[in-house]
Amino acid sequence: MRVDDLYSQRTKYFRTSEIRELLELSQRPDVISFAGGLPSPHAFPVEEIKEIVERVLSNDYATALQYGPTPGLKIFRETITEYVKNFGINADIDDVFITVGSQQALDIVGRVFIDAGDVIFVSLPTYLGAINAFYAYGANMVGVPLDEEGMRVDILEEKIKELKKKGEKLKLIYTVPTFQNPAGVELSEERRKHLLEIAAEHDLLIVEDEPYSMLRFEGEPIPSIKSMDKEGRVIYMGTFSKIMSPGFRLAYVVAEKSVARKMVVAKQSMDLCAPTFTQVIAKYYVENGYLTRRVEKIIEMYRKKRDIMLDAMDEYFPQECKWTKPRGGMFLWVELPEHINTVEMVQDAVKEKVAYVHGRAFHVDGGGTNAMRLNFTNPDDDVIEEGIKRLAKVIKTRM
Ligand code: PMP
Ligand code: G9A
Repeated sequence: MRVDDLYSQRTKYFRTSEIRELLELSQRPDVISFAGGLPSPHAFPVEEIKEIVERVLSNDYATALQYGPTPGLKIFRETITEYVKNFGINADIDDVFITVGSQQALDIVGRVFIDAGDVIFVSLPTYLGAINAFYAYGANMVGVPLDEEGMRVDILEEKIKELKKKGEKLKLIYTVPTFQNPAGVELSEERRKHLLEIAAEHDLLIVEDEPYSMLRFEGEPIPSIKSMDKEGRVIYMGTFSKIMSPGFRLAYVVAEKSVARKMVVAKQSMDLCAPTFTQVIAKYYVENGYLTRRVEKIIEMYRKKRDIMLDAMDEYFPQECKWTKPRGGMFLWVELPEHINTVEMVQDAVKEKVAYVHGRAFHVDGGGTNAMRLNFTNPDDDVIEEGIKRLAKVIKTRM
């Protein structure tokens, strides 16, 4: 059968994800993987979930095992409406809906807002899963460099003006303000305000994707962009993947009602509804204080892992390398000398039984070829140093 002639035009925009492709490799027991953005299995709230499941199956099975409404169970949306107050967000229940991971929320943004050729602004580097979700709708992704304080909004402003002059259709700015994936940096408060002003001036949406904001090891929280948004310009996303379990595939969106409604209609044909079982479990997890207690433990665990990794890098990495020192989250970003190609170096690393994701995967401009992302949360404490030693050897051999 000549199936190639039958694929839709849309499939030409699809890209494979380096992270997803690497997942199998990084789960090989002999490989020390800094590649996947996976939580530590020791961070999972196993006992809490056991206790809650027992209770849900006894008391709430009629709801928890039934189909639910597309926006999510009302009882859980109420929980989320309360929960997002932690981020300074005063939402109405109709602004909130539940998705199957924030990855689905990104796909819905694409479906609802992106026509082929529309301009979407992202930072360099940015989250690969967002790049691929938006590319799938034919987005014209424009990259804006970032530094220690996140996206360079001054450069963003210049790019907006330049593209507007050319008559391009500009749609939205995508940002992961807190402990960004992949660079681990935080967008400063001043830049958050400026970003919102720029979006208002040019009538753009902001997609604020915040999986890591609860995982702060040090420093004061910075207000979310959504908390400063008076016009309904920000589509905010949060997820339970990094504070409960990614296996639950549970996330939420807070957006202005009419936008939320349009997104929910898009979701109706995708999956009817997010799993009701996990929504009911997560409701108890949040409301009974399990979440708060668990997050404290996760922070302790991840801070230690970050420190082990940073200490090992100080000891073993060549002086010519530079890296970020994240105050939270799950990743750090390494820049090697210009002539080292981290895309090619992946094979050397795998031979040495260590894995990372090369920087180009997180770039929409072909850049990042001398950079790499390291995840410090998934490997056990006692293998991080050995993994860094192996990686340092690979880098030194290339140099
Ligand atoms: N956005 C960002 C920035 C992420 O890092 C991730 C997961 N690595 C996601 C979205 C998707 O998360 P999930 O679908 O598990 O909620
Ligand atoms: O496994 C995934 O695709 C989720 C993790 C994303 C990442 O590594 O950034």
